[in-house]
Amino acid sequence: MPLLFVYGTLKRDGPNHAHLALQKLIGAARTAQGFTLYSLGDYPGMVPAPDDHDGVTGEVWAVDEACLQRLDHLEGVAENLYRRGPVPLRDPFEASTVQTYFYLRPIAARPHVGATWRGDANT
Ligand code: PCA
Repeated sequence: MPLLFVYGTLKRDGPNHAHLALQKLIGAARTAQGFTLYSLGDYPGMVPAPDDHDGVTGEVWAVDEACLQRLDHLEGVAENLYRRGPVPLRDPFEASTVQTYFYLRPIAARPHVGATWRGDANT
């Protein structure tokens, strides 16, 4: 089953978590350095950040293909809001192929969140 790294509204305490209800949690995870979060209001966007050393925290889930298709719809993949692609994670997922949703729109004026999205605390 495909592995998906989630860092925002899909996390266990997030408002969109119901979309992962029947999927399998593999464990907490963190990306390699070089990625960071910005706030888009009620949800975060992860983007590459060459100067970053912290990475982004989240969870790895094993999801079925039907779920991935629903999530692509939820995350606006067809509208180029996010793109789903592989992301480098730290130990113990370092050698695994894990996908995530990268934010594609400009983040210039958005608040910088950093490594961890905490829902309402960010808005
Ligand atoms: N949902 C996806 C991407 C950003 C968001 O809020 C996630 O939780 O990983």
